[in-house]
Amino acid sequence: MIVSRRKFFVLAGGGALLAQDRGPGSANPDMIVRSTRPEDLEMGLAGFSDYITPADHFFVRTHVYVPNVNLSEWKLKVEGAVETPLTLSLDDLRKLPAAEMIAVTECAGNGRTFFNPPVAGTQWAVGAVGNARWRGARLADVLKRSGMKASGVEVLFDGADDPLGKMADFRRSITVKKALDPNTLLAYEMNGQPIPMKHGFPLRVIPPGWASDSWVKWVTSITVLDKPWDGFWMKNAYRKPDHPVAPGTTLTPEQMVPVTSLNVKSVIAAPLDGAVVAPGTAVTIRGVAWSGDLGPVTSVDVSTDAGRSWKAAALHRDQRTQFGWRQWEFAWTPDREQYYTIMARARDAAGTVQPLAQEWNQSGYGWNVVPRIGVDVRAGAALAPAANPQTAAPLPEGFANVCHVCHEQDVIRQQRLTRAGWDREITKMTNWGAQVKPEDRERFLDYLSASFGPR
Ligand SMILES: Nc1nc2c(c(=O)[nH]1)N[C@H]1C(S)=C(S)[C@@H](COP(=O)(O)O)O[C@H]1N2
Ligand SMILES: [Mo]
Repeated sequence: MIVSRRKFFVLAGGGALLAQDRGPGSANPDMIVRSTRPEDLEMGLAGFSDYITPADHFFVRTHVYVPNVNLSEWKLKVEGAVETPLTLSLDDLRKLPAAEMIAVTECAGNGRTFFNPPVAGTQWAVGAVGNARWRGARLADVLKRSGMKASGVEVLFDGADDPLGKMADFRRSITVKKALDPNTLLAYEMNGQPIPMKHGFPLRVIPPGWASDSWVKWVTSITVLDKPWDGFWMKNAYRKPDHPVAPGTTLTPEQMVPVTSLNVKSVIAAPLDGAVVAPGTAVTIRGVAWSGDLGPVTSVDVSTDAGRSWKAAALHRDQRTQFGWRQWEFAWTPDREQYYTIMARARDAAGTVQPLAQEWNQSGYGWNVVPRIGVDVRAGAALAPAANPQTAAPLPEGFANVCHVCHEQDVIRQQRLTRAGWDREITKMTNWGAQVKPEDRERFLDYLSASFGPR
């Protein structure tokens, strides 16, 4: 039997029962469910056909549960190294000059599933990314009103979500430089509507060009710091090597730097990998491309011969924004019966291009290798559907009681870890409050490494 989460919160000493059930019932059927509880949803490839990603196609990532936010009680606090600490209502923020911007937000772990050796974490493929129109107050205006002191070096955000078990509360900081950038917003609208609950209602940090982990949702407090924040989510999580390391190399947090800007990247939305078309068919190869601080994207080249030669794709003319993605397309009429390998390579305003091979990192961050699909050109012939049987050994005794308190089996099933990798995961989970009995540990480890080992 699964211990109810309510009971778990009491067991974990969490006090108030703030988390609420948000079942998979609300999920759009086009979304790929990476985890049902907490809910992690990935946008399918079809989503890249939209310039602006509608909220119900937008990927969802929550470390814990979507909080209950009651607007009548909601307040934003601004404190720390400031002359005048502030407490603001949403109306106060709406009275400040409004700024609007189209910007991509992409999870640092988007593409994690492609890393080899495999790494632990949500196994996102291509769709932990979306492009939306954000509207709100400039963070710089709020900081100016608070009389931010010159000693400030970072600005720390906290949201209304509460941690599970003994996890550290999700809090992230950005540099003062990024905080004062006039493009950085405290947004109250997404695509012309109040920000939906899942995406951070009523207020979210928008540091455009940066990976989503810095886009704190449900913001309730802003603290100006005169030294860098050393909480778990800055010091341990979201760090990457500042230089390429050999695949499999594990570094300590001190040897790494925080994840900030996104990397230049393109996605091929159509045709689908493995498509079969007849010779002489007019095919539109299309997709989107974006970059980070070094953006915007200035060109996308397409190869239909596995990278031997490249030709420029057409970028959508009306989508020249600093931080949004840009749709591109390339007309192609294959004449020969053969298998074609198609690739796309974006370049940004700084001249940065996508790499042909991805350098490895232990957290699976920043995947931006040139995407590749195959198209089979031959007369007739339909594709045989690929069989993908899920083999599942029965859960070991006691496993669900311990592990399924905070999440479902789906998040486990997608991992491909060695025994050492699973051992590290169990340690991480017990540190976060999972009650794995010492006598159960080996059994759990046997099961996990036998069922969800590297491919
Ligand atoms: N308060 C809070 N903000 C958060 C998170 C979180 O767990 N809590 N997750 C972050 C991460 S890792 C990602 S990828 C994005 C996901 O944003 P979305 O669900 O709107 O797509 O939110 C970020 N902001
Ligand atoms: Mo993320």
